[in-house]
Amino acid sequence: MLSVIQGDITKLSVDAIVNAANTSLLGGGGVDGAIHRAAGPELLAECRTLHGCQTGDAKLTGGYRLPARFVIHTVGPVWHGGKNREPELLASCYRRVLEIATQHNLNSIAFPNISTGIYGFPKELACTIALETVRTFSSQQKTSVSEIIFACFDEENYRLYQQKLAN
Ligand code: AR6
Repeated sequence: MLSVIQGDITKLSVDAIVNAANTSLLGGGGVDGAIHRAAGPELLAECRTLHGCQTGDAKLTGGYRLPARFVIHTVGPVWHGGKNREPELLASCYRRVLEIATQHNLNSIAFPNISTGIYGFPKELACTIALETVRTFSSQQKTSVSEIIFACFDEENYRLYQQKLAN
């Protein structure tokens, strides 16, 4: 089941929330900063043991002081105009998160709008890619994930997801 909410992803009691991180996995601004603040310093300590993450890939940690049990950190592409495999890399983020969630037998996952903040990915294209990728994954793979929430922070993303989910 796919749903959309508007609000702060750090408040959600799901099996895992997804972090839009950078390749260092050592924190940053945006949703990454909010997740590290809410989870507490133990999250950064675990992230230090992971030795970073490549763009388009994902890694799982505990959720510590978050209501979510786990955080799946993924690294979206920086938008450089669209000719540097940005769409493929963004699709890969959504796919890798769902693969890792499936490996850990997780049921409920909340995604932020990966790459659409500081990394500058056009929001409408990112929304289309996110929905297409999770729908394809859910129909083609055997997965434990039965509930996917798109946690939109800004109004523009919230409206886009509401519109596109209705179709
Ligand atoms: N809950 C849900 N969504 C949020 C929250 C929140 N608490 N805060 C912001 N957003 P961004 P990126 C939305 O910039 O573009 C970091 O410094 C925001 O409105 O967080 O992937 C990392 O360390 C936007 O729609 O991530 C990287 O260096 C979405 O989250 C870099 O930013 C993603 O915006 C990653 O850039």
